[in-house]
Amino acid sequence: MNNWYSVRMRASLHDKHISGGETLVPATRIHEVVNYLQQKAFSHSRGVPTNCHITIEAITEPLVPITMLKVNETHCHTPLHALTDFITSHGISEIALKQAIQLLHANTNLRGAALLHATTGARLDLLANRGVRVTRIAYDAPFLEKWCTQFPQYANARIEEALLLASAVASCDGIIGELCISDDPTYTTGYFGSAVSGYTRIHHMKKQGEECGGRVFFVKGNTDIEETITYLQQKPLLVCR
Ligand code: WAQ
Ligand code: MG
Repeated sequence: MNNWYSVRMRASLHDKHISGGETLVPATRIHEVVNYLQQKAFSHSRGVPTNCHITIEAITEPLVPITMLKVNETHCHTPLHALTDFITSHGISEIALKQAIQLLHANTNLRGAALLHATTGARLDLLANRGVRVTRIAYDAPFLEKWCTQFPQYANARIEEALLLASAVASCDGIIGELCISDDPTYTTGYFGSAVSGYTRIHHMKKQGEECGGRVFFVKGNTDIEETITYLQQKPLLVCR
């Protein structure tokens, strides 16, 4: 094994979540990533943090290789019912989708993601405002480099990070979809992620200036929730193909 480390950052302004970030890196890149995460925390449009925690932890198990989702575009004026049809075609009920949209537009942001039952829409994790945080994920560097030259229109840190997370979530048994809106008041594009349909960008998911946002993972009935949370929070995953 290549001496991998998990590096995680979380920043808050008193009780308000400002920014978070996480990646896996070989020992030689810890310095660079700590620097990047510190800058990310202190240049966020949600505010200047009063607290910033950075954790560095050695990974003791082999990384699991996973596949990157393909990017699809929806057009700006896709009517809401078309989007609803698209999302519900994955086995997500309209009730669950409504619950998700309500959660993503609430004033209190989670630090992580909420797990919702794909049929009933009930919240399945008991992590309240914390939510489930997917943490041990990284790209294989040569793979990412090649991808960036193929898709220069998507080659920026925000989309790369979102695609990494969406690919990790889609690789989890029991999760049939993910809906995401950035909590950044200046960024209004979100996405729906799924192992079946890929990473579908959705524009204008909220109004400019709104601080709401978050992530919802839709879980199939009869899924072991503890196992799902352990996979998402602990399993070291490497997007490499
Ligand atoms: N694990 C679980 N949930 C997370 C994680 C994580 N590692 N990181 C962020 N979240 C949740 C948390 O509730 C945040 O408030 C919310 O997601 C949004 O995070 O193709 O920037 O980092 O142009 O603001 C989508 C890009 C960008 C769309 C999403 O999310 C596109 C984005 P942010
Ligand atoms: Mg953000």
